[in-house]
Amino acid sequence: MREIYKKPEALNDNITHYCPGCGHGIAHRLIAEVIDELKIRERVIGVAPVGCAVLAYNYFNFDVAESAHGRTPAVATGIKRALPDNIVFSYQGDGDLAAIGTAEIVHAANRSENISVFFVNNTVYGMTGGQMAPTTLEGQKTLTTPSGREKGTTGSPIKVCELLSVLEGARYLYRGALSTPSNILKVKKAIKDSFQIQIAKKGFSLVEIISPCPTYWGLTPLESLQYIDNKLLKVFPLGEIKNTAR
Ligand SMILES: Cc1ncc(C[n+]2csc(CCOP(=O)(O)OP(=O)(O)O)c2C)c(N)n1
Ligand code: SF4
Repeated sequence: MREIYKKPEALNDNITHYCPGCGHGIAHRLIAEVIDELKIRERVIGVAPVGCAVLAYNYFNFDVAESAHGRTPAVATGIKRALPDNIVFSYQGDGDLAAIGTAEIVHAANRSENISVFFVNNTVYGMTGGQMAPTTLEGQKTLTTPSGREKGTTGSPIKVCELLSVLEGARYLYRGALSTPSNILKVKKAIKDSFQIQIAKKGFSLVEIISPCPTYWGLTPLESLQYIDNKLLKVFPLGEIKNTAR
């Protein structure tokens, strides 16, 4: 019998702590599938963030370091510079990357550190109870914006890829979404492109992954997927935002 589906070697057997319908588990699986396909598992080192993915090291079957809130790109930079033959990625949420870690990501991109960044944007702080993130949509209700985010007092959602695109060192910036099978496959391809850019020593790359958080969106898992396609993608357009690594 032909095997058509199996657990990637780069994932281990632990049962996930993520909520039903959460995108983190899908993102983990895509990273693991790409690592298997590129046969780099023995060389990969991940850097986990704070946030719901703080326990990512429980699920990956390769070395993963933990980092303080927002400092993931700095830790990844240190590891990559010390061990340039390893493949290093940082994994971050939007609170982690676009709030407390804004300086870290901007300077890592500007220095064109030869790392891959996987940026899971669910427009909310998941782990700490659903507070507003820099990426929260205008009008989106969160714990700290109970009437909906209001631009006059809290600004507009930050578009991280577009923000970083002006930096010469940012070589590859791609935004995908975990909303449909076809979009999920595009995210997987972008993750593979990012690793291959790193292997070719071409510098900094980042894949933004629009991801459901049913728990703090107050929606079912299915409604969350529809919400991504109907609402989020109008603010965060999908596709390659920049590629100077070809
Ligand atoms: C230095 C520091 N400040 C604050 C926190 C508290 N904290 C933990 S997770 C988190 C928000 C994470 O949100 P996000 O990065 O969007 O990840 P998600 O949980 O949504 O996946 C915060 C503020 C912390 N752990 N460390
Ligand atoms: S709170 Fe949101 S981001 Fe965190 S595990 Fe649950 S669904 Fe995922």
